[in-house]
Amino acid sequence: MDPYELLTRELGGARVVRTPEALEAYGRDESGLGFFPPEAAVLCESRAEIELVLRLAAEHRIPVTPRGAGSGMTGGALPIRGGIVLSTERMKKILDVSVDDRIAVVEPGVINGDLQAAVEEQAMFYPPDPASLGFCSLGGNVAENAGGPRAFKYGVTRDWTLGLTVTLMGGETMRLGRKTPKGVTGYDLTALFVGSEGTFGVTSEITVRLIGKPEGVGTFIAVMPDAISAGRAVSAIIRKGYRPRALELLDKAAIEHVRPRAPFSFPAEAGAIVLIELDGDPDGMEAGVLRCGGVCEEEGAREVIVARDDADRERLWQTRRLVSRSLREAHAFKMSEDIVVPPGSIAEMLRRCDAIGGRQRLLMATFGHAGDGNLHVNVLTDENHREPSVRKRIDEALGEIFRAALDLGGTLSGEHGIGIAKAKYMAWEQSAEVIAWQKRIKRLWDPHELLNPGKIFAPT
Ligand code: 2HG
Ligand code: ZN
Repeated sequence: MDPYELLTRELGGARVVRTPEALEAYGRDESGLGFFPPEAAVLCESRAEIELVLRLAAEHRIPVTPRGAGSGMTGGALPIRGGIVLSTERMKKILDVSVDDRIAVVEPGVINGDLQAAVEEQAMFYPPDPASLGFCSLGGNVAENAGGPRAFKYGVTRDWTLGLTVTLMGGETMRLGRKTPKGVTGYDLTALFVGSEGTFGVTSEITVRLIGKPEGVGTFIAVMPDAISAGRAVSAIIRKGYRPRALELLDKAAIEHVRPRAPFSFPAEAGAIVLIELDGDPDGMEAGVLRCGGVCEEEGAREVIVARDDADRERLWQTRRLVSRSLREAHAFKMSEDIVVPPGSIAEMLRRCDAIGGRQRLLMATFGHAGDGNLHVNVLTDENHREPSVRKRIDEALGEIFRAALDLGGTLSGEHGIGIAKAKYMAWEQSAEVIAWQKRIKRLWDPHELLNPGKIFAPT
């Protein structure tokens, strides 16, 4: 029997999407890297259904692209070889939140912000906070090893994932990891699956670690004259050993793009912003703000503006989270990069980005998780990016950004993954042997390369 008919019979027509109009949404994602229509999108509601899809697909050699909320920035959820999109968007149950054991167990379709709200109701805290937390799902966060502003103090998704239930191509399911905070039994396959960009297996259950919700939070911005002094302030805070939970930077272009829709108004004279958030003992907050603010002043801050209350703080973060969308909506072309440089090289990287934009006559906006050295360098243009001479300038700019980051001792991606966007640059950072070993590991679990094919590694 035709596998698509079989799936329709088992799951019902409503959950095996086949019409071109309904498939529109499953051929695109937040990366803006194009439209790749699948033959079907299967909206799974249980592990058994994931097993069925992956068994049938393996038997019929159909490519399968797992999809969470489609919020990825590098094309990880794009079905570039057609076939089936396996969506976990309906698997939205928070299965357990244990105050005693400090864990939560969730299905992959749970939205990051919903998990945060649920655990915070019980005075607990799940730190990873991608800017897309209002719509990205935990399954996608696990696939991409997502980060966010609070990664500066707390680390990324991998640091909070204790266990996973994953189904491999062919339908075999394994439980990986543990529920305890500590454990070194065997190889750490959980860590390997986190960040595998949906190329190893499909997750149906995720166990994450929680901590107590910090009692005190202090948030402020330092209004800097320019991005370079902002970069220097960030490096100085790190050098002094201060550990706010978020240490973000926005350059002037990022500020001006978000300004028209910003619930928080940045001062007109801001040449760049350093956004800092501390947490911990409420009695220590004021001193912490003064210390970090003082460092910014030494680097030329014109003003330090402290969030007065939770509402003010939320307005500030909402504004920060709107930067990506503001850039996308303002320009015909936006390519977001996600490079990381060592803490001491932040100002130098910003200097080089500025020079690259000037040389290639392209708009650039840079912002992001500067404390981690993780800068979202956005290349923007209103010219026709398909026109060969424009495309050439864009490609040269991207290449120069990666070269600069690697040259400074950095890496290609801090949180968005490689997907299809950066596959051709992998060999710039990693040796042929390291790439070959990664491909061998992939083939162990998926010998016919059917699960999320064409991602991470450039075709050979
Ligand atoms: C953010 O930090 C996201 O806002 C998106 O990672 C970054 O669009 C971008 O460049
Ligand atoms: Zn980010």
